[in-house]
Amino acid sequence: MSAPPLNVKAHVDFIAALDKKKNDYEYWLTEQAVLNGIYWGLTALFLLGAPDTLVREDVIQFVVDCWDSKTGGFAGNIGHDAHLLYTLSAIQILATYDALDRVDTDRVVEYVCSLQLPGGAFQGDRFGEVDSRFSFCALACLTLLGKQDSCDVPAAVDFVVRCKNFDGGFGSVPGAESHAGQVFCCVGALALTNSIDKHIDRDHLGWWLAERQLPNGGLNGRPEKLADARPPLMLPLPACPSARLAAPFPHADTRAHVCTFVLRMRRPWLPQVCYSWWCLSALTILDRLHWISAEPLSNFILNAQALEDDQYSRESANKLSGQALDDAQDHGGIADRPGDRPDVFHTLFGVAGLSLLKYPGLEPVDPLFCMPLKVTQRLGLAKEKY
Ligand code: GRG
Repeated sequence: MSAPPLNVKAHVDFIAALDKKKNDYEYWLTEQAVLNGIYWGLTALFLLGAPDTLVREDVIQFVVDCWDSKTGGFAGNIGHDAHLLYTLSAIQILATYDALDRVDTDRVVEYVCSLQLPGGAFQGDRFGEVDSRFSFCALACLTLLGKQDSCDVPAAVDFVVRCKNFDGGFGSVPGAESHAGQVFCCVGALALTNSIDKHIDRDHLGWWLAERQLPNGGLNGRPEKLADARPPLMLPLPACPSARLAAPFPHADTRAHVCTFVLRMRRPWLPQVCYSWWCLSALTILDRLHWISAEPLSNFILNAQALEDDQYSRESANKLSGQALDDAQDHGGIADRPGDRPDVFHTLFGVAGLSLLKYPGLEPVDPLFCMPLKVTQRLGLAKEKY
């Protein structure tokens, strides 16, 4: 399948406009995770070669304002609860802008270490959820701050190793199904602690990851998912003028928005652009990137761009919303898969995946931190080999 080239300008404009979309339903659905969104957008902008698009000082001040002085961690938005997921994003943003001196890093380290449990796992926040994602977040954060040794590293590694399955993949906790997202986190945690070869059979896991590629070139997140079965989704609900999220569907109101959002998040049988990142980064770390067919995957990602002449999303959204779409807002960005609406999460992971595939003109990305390679080189953290 052929594909259009990467439209750098459209994606830069799309990210730059995100902060102006405060009347959009999507904005408020993700209001608790704004810091993640800024990390995704900022990193994509750096990789696209447009690092000065956002106002540096405003972004840094927002990050500082998300710091929770009670715990020492960062919340996803001002006044919210601190969590490891947002703390990593905050540290990544500050590191990218070379502004780590703007926070009390000792207190951040204290916060991260306070979340480690006796068995080595990390909980995400004070409410106690345990997940191998949080092991990665904690270790990445401490490493970026030059303080990995402040936590119990052998115990952290031990927990991650206990998440490994017979198929070579990793799950969220010991015994949980292998999933590409968790594979990224566990491979990352082991790479951060220089323990890949002690605990991973590169060929075994490389094979599992390479098998994620489907006939259309895209990757899925776990085995036994077919490539071509969309569920029928016709909800007989009255139309709503603000229907944007539910764009490709004929009936839409708030309930339809929510159903559509949930179902879109859960169409696991279709490949998704973000797995280009979760799988490719792990394959790069394992030195098995060449086990993926690069061109069909690049085309899958490029076809998921929302471009100005993408009649599919524009026409269906127009029909539903009953109002003209604002050009500046409704093109640019990359969707989870071709034909869907774009978002900043898939824009980053699409661009970062293309960067790993050496798409011309993109800045190189560090496969371990998902940050511009120039930044991790400046911090002395970029690795030649894992
Ligand atoms: C610094 C890049 C970076 C990340 C920080 C939070 C984190 C560490 C990593 C998240 C890894 C992860 C679990 C990604 C998966 C995201 C995703 C698309 C989940 C969908 O899961 P399901 O079960 O769908 O809804 P599948 O496709 O698995 O059936």
